[in-house]
Amino acid sequence: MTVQKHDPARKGEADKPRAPAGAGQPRRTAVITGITGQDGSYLAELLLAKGYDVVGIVRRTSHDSYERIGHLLDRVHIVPADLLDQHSLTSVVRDARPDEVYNLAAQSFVPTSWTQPVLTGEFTALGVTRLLEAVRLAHPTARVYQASSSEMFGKAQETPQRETTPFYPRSPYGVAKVYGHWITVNYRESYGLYAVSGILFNHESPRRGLEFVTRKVTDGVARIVKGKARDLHLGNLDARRDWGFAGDYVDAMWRMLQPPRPADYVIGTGEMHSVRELCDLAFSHVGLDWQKYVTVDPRFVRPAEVDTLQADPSKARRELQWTPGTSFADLVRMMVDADLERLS
Ligand code: NAP
Ligand code: F7E
Repeated sequence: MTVQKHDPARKGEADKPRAPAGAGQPRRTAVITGITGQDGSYLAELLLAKGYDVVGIVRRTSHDSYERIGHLLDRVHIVPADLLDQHSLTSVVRDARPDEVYNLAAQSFVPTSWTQPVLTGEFTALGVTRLLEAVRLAHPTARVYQASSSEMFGKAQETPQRETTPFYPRSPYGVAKVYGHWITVNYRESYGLYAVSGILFNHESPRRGLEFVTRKVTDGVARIVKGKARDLHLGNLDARRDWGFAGDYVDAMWRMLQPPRPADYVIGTGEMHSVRELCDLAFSHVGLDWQKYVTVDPRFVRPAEVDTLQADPSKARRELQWTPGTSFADLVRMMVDADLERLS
């Protein structure tokens, strides 16, 4: 195997022209880590629709985790690998020889990062280095997308947050994502890899995990309507987030890997709403008064909170022509309707 040496003078992959995807071009191949997650499932759908061969990395568990991608299984190649295991990642990249690699896998639930801080660091921080090493050693022409997060801004140093806003993470998850961000930048600058960091604000969907606040609320509303629950216990109702629709955000990921030169982008709606407003919208959609059902429960209050996050996505709008297509109210209604349907 030829190991690439660090040569700052080497012209990076970023400088090489690339044929556009589509008619008349050979099929592109994309590797997705985290394909079984919310974003992985939407991204796989998007790339298949664009004519890509999609290779999805799935870690070994005693039961399958294909709930979100069951409808895609006959069209994607599922391969076993784990962010904790360098050899498995390198083998997948060597065999697939992908045009694009999307690193979406992570321990992504913020509260778990306080109870499992070391594991979160292994997956969410060092896992990024393992994947970048796999690309560097096995197929350095691949373009790499790293799933960075608005949680890196944490105790926000300015509002709204943009690409140049300093980071101040407030959880082990946020700290791990800061490492993932900077190691991505570092591999771009050290080895000339085409590697970008997408700093995405909260994005949600009917496929969101049940523990995240939007889905917890929309699932809670549906359970109350169906007589399966009487109330809903939440933490900090004053927290404010910039919430968008995951289906819109995976399009931004793809767009980030298409320009001739790699760059990092903030992706969000530019609007901020509180958990209180989320409850109001979700309960009023089914004709209920949220204040009669929601109880504040200290078990869901975090050791250190991120009070407010709001994106300034103007660089993405300007350079990628990306804009979000779903309003917050439409997103909440879509999620409540999907949960009602699921419980029917
Ligand atoms: P998610 O639903 O929690 O999915 C996480 C994925 O990572 C799952 O497919 C999971 O596999 C996989 N995974 C976890 N540990 C792994 C390991 N050791 N090896 C291989 N795969 C592993 O997350 P998401 O909401 O789709 O988010 C995608 C990425 O974007 C994550 O990196 C997240 O931190 C980041 N992000 C998310 C948001 C958001 O609002 N959704 C915002 C900014 C950044 P299993 O199915 O086996 O558990
Ligand atoms: O919390 C408050 C909570 O868990 C949002 C991940 O995708 O987005 C996500 O992280 C807010 C917080 O998302 C409850 O305190 C109140 O202020 O839905 P969440 P998150 O922590 O913002 C970022 C961008 C990521 O990168 C992450 O991977 O809601 N909140 N009451 C609650 N949150 C939860 N989960 N449960 C409650 O009962």
